Amino acid sequence: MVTADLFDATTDTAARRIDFAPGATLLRGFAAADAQALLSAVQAVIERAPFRHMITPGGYRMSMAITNCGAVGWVSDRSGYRYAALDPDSGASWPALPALFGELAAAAARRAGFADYCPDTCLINCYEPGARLSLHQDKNEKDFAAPIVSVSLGLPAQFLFGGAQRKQRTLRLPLWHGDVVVWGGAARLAYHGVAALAAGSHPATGNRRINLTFRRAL
Ligand code: MD3
Ligand code: FE
Repeated sequence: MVTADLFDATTDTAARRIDFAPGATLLRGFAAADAQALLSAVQAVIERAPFRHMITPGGYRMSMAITNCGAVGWVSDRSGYRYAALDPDSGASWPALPALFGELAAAAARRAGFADYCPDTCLINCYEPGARLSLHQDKNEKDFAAPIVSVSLGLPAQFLFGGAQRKQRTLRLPLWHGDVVVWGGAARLAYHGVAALAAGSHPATGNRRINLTFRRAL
């Protein structure tokens, strides 16, 4: 059971839902009540598939560390970005998507207007102070009709949200522990990134920010 559903029945959720751009819906605190359970599930994933720094096609080491769970996982190396069924570090399948992950992502998507969302992968990003993600589009997925759902845990970050072209100006949006964003429709192919993480400490994660990015990749 996803706690957010219970919570919503008893509180005014309208004020917590912000449609900040066409297709982009921020659900402030939607995952807050599930945060500890989500982080326990992350811990179980990283015991089998530890965080690692990927190398970009251009040869740079990404500043955030990542891992995956689900049927496939997002990977990068000198030959490009892609989804892979096997963890390149271990040669084993990625850990399965925890039931809570699928339920939470589907509940958030439903709230934003996307029925029957069924993600097949979750990229888990780990940021330490100074780590950032430069402006990019997510387009390694087969079908752009499905939204992307992201869950922020731990230290806050400044999220950068741009337009369909890299040169368009970016909106800065602070994302806090427990915030969920659903990116569909016109927002699905928008340029986006994360500003360098500021130093700090959060009771749930210490000096880190953990982001769960749910996608329908296949
Ligand atoms: C907007 N991760 O892993 S999640 C990524 O906070 C990624 O770790 C960021 O961008 C992070 O690719 C942001 C939010 C997000 C994800 C996908 C999007 C925003 C998006 C796709 C289209 C537009
Ligand atoms: Fe992205």
